[in-house]
Amino acid sequence: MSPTELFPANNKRIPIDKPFIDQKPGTSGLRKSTRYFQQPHYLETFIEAILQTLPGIDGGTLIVGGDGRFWNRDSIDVIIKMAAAHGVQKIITTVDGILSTPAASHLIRTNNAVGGIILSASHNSGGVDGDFGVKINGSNGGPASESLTNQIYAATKTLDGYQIIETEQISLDKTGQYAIASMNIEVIDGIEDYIDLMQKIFDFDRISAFIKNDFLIAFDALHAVTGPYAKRLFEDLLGAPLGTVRNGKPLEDFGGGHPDPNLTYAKDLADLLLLGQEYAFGAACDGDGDRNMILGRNCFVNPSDSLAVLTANSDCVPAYSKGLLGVARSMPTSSAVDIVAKNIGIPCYETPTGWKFFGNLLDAGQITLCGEESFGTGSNHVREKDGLWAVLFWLQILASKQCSVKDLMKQHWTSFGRHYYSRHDYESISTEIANDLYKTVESKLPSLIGQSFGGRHVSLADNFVYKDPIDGSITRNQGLRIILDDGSRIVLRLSGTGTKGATLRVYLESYVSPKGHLEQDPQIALKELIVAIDSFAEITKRTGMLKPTVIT
Ligand code: VG1
Ligand code: CO
Repeated sequence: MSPTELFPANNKRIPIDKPFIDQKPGTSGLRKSTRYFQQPHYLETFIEAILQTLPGIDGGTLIVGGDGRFWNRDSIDVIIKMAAAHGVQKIITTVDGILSTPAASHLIRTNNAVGGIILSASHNSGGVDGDFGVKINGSNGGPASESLTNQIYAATKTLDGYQIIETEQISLDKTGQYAIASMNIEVIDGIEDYIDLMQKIFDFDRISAFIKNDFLIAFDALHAVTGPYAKRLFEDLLGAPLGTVRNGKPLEDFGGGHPDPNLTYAKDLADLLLLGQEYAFGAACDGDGDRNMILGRNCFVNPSDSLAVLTANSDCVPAYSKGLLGVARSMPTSSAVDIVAKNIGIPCYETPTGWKFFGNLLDAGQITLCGEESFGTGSNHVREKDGLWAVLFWLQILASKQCSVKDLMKQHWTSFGRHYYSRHDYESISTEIANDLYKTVESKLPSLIGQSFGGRHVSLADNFVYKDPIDGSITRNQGLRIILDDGSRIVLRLSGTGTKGATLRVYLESYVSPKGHLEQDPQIALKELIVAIDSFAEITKRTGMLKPTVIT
C-alpha cells in the first residue's frame, strides 16, 4: 500500500448571508440545473447541512463519488475539505470520482460507513447547461429516509456559515492514501468491490458460455457511469466481443444526450434491437447506474413486467435459488409481480414511489426483490436499485432457459396473463398549470366512485397513503389513483426529480388473463383508459400538449 500523503490544513469558517436551498419534497437529495448549483456557497450550504445532520459524522466514515458528470471532481474536492473540517475520520472515494449508485451503496455497507454522498442527477442531462445533483445515502446504504431529508432541509434554513479546510486539491487520477488534518482519504478503484459482489450472486461461467454461443449482446452505457463497470463485466469477464459496450467512456455531458434508458433517449440501442436482426439482447443503464432497460430482438421489456419475470425465475440465480422472502413494488408499478408472488406464495408489498421506501422492508428481511416501473429493479444485495445487476439477472435466466427474450415474455404471459402497461410523461409544464390540474383531479375523485370510466366502473379513487409495515410511519399524498372494477388502474403523479417546471406522469394499466389477447400494442390495449383520463383530467386542454413528451 502506498504511504499516506499528509496535506497541510487550515480550518476556516465562511459566513453566508441567507440560506437559499429549495427543493421539491420527497427527494433524498438536491437536483438542480448545473448553473444554479454553481452559485457561490450553494453546494457548500447543502453539504454543511448534511454534515451537521447525518448521525455519526464525527469520527465516522463517508463514501463519496459520482456519475462523472460535469463538476463531479470539483464537488468531491469541496466535500473532502468540508468533511475534514467536521471531524469525519475517513473518506473513501474513487479514481476519477467514478462511482455508480449501487456500487456506492455496497461500499457504505461493507465499510460500515455512516452514509454516502453521490454526485448525480441520475437520468437527467449533464454539463454546464444540464443538471447536477447531490444524493444522500444513510448507513444502511439506501437513499436517506424522509425524516433525515426533512432534517437536512430544516438545517439549511438556519445556517449562517460553513466550515471548510483550505488545502490543495487531492488527485483522483489514481488510487492512493492521503490525510488532511485528522481525516484519512482513500482513493480506491470504484469498480472492483462491485464486480466481486456480482460474482457472488451470479454464475458467470454459465452466462459466459451462453453469450459466447451465438447470443450477441449490446450494452449502451450512454456515456455515463456504467461504462467502466460494464466493460469489465461483459467484455473482460464474460468474454463478450470488444465493442459490446457502446458509449462506454463516461463524459461530463454524456455526449450531449440524456443518460435515460428508455425508448426515447436510448433510441440508437432500441433501433438496433427492435428494427435489426443482429443482436439477441440489448440493455442500457442511466447516468448513475441504478436504472436498466432490457430489450430482446423485436421485443421491449416493460419494467413492471421485468420485475415479475425476475421474481418468477429467481431460482435460476445462485444467490436466490433457496427462495424469496417476499417482493415489493412501488404503487404506480403494474400488478404483474403481485400475481407471481401470489402464485409462489410469498408476500407482496406496495410502497410509494422512490427506493427509500423499500429500505425498511429490506432491512427487516421481509423482501428479497423489489422494483419500480421507472426502469428500477433491485434486491437485498444493496439498498439501491441496480442496473447492471438486473442485466446479469436477465442473462442468467436466459442462459438457464436457453431461450430468447421474446419467448420468455410469451411464456410468462401465457402462465400469468398480461398487464398491459404504459407511462405517459408530460414534461416542462408550467408549475401552476400542473398543480392546478392535479388539485382539480384530486377534488373530483370522490365523485368518481361508482361512475363509469373508460368502459368500466370506478371502484376506488383516492390519493395514496402509505403506512410503513415496519415502523408504522404514515406517508401521504403519494399519487392519485383510479381503480376500476376489472382491476385496471390509472395513476397521476407530479415528478419530484424534474428540474424544469413540472412533469406530470400518467400511469395506465389493464389486465388480460392468459386466455385473452396477449399480443396487442399497449397503446391500443389501453386506448379507452388514455382517452378517459385525458377528458377527466383535461390534460390536453390545460397543458396545450397534444401528446406526451415520453411514452413508455
Ligand atoms: C423518478 C421515478 C422514480 C424513481 C426516481 C429516482 O421519480 O419515477 O420511480 O425512484 O425518479 O430515480 P419522479 O418523482 O420523477 O417520478 V433515479 O434513477 O433518479 O435515482
Ligand atoms: Co438513477
